[in-house]
Amino acid sequence: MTTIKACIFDLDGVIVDTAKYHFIAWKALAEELGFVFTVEDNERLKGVSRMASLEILLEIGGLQFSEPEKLAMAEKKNTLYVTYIEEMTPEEILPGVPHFLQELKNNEIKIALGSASKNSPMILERIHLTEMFDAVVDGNSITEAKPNPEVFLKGAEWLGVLPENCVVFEDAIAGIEAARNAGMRCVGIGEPETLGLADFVIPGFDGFTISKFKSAFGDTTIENHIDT
Ligand code: B16
Ligand code: MG
Repeated sequence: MTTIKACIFDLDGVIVDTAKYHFIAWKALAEELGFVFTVEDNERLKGVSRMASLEILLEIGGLQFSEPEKLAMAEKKNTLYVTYIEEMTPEEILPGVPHFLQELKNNEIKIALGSASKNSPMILERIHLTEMFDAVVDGNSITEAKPNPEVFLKGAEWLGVLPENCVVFEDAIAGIEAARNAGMRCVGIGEPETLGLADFVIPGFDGFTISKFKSAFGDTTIENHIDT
């Protein structure tokens, strides 16, 4: 039996849907550069770092730029993106998330964020969830992007929990691979067809409870579990 002592959450696509704001901002940059960037193209950017996203965007547009030009473009995109996330409110938290986080807290399970986004602290503030997290590992504290396990291993370290006692919640394939590479178990958020590497997949947190979480992991125990 392995005990679950901590849960590590990705941000975009798991706690909030910021992908729509990333899309508006990348699309504006693409238009300025003279090409069309579609919603389908945007799928390729989920879970990917800002600079890696820009590389994908420029590959789609068939364009090449110098490093300083690329940094300026990424900065410009981020400035526009930030105008959107500055307006975010707790209403934008995905359904069921606050309830599930509260259940984890009630059961003394530690909670960390493991996101590629450098804007994570601001988003958590805007949606009033900062206090729920015992540790926040984001794009500012890592050097390697998912599927590298750095973001989740750091989360475990900051929480003082071993990787085998952590469960990651992720919506991106690269994130699920990162959890696997960290030696952690993983719950996919989305479609089972795309997130097959996860231990199990749920469409979202609406109706997802700690007892469903426990039974999905079979005989796994949840430390300090209080019957609900
Ligand atoms: P930023 P996650 C990721 O968040 C997004 O999915 C991805 O689209 C974005 O490019 C990346 O954060 C970096 O975001 O430009 O705000 O630093 O899914 O890892 O929570
Ligand atoms: Mg994500």
